[in-house]
Amino acid sequence: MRLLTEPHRRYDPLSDQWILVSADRTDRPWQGGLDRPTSADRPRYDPACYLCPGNTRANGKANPAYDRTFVFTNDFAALRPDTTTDRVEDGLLVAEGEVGTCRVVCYDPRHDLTMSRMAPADVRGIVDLWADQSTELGEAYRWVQVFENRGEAMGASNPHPHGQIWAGSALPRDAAREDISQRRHLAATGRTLLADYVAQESSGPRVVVEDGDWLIIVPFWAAWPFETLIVPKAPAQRLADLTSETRDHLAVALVTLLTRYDNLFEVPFPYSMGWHQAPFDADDHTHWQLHAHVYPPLLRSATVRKFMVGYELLAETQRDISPEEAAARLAAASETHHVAEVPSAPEGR
Ligand code: H2U
Ligand code: ZN
Repeated sequence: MRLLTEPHRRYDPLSDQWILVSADRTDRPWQGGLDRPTSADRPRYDPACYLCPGNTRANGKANPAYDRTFVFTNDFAALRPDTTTDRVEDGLLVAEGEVGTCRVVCYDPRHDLTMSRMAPADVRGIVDLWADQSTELGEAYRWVQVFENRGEAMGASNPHPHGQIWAGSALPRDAAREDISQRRHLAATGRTLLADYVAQESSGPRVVVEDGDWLIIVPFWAAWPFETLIVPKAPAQRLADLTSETRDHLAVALVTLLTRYDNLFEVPFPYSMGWHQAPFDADDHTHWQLHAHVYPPLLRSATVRKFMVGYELLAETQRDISPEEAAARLAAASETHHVAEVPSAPEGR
């Protein structure tokens, strides 16, 4: 397809929204900083970390001496199973009780790791955990949100490698939009929206990582500068539908993607990432294709981030760097770490 170079809007068929692309603005002079923060040298074990094995959490509970992954119910959960489900309504004022639960998922006992630095075999263990936890929570809740906030820039409260799972009984905003869009596409074409999108983008200019099972691209309609979309090529509604081989390949693809991110600005790359799997209810979900969104905040360097402010907050998302340029830069970033190991301080420091 011919790419527009002057300011234009692009349509996001998943969320049914438009974004403004003004890619020629990247030509404007840039005098902002390009300073690299020194890589935080963290110990393998931090006695003050509430996620390290054997340590005591804020509420006094002790973590077991886990050696792979460890899951616990969030001590400050935003959703709780014992909530009353009252609905109150008075004209335009409407509120509903929301039942749910929140869990914290520790990826590895080592405090100094990031997923990008883990062995694919260990990342595969995280994929299995995500799938199993989702199935279990899906028996009680309609929407299971697996996600990770990485880095202080995204508000992660602790550098220990970990993610979260929130499960609730309502369909949240993004889930509801994607549900409608995918349902409409299947009804109109007989195919799933993301199967069509994978077919259109495979081997194309927005690909960052691709193998026989997975496509990772900067979507045509990406809102964040280096946003990516991770989609399995075979139909799968939920993480649990992925075959063993596909999970192995996902682990490798994730490590490759996250390493490219780390190498882009030579910094442990901050991001929020999470899976959108079909709602866990009795409806038919043949329209839904499993996928993950990765939303990194950085724009130009380790310290210059994109702010969703001003026009973005009041009108619609705008981006300067084109999705094609972002994809090319990520695809060109090395897929091996420059430093073989995270610099690790002696234990108990
Ligand atoms: P984030 O780093 O993405 O904020 O996730 C860490 C979560 O861990 C956070 O939601 C929880 C916080 O509520 N937490 C506990 O459950 N127990 C603790 O002792 C501290 C933090
Ligand atoms: Zn730790």
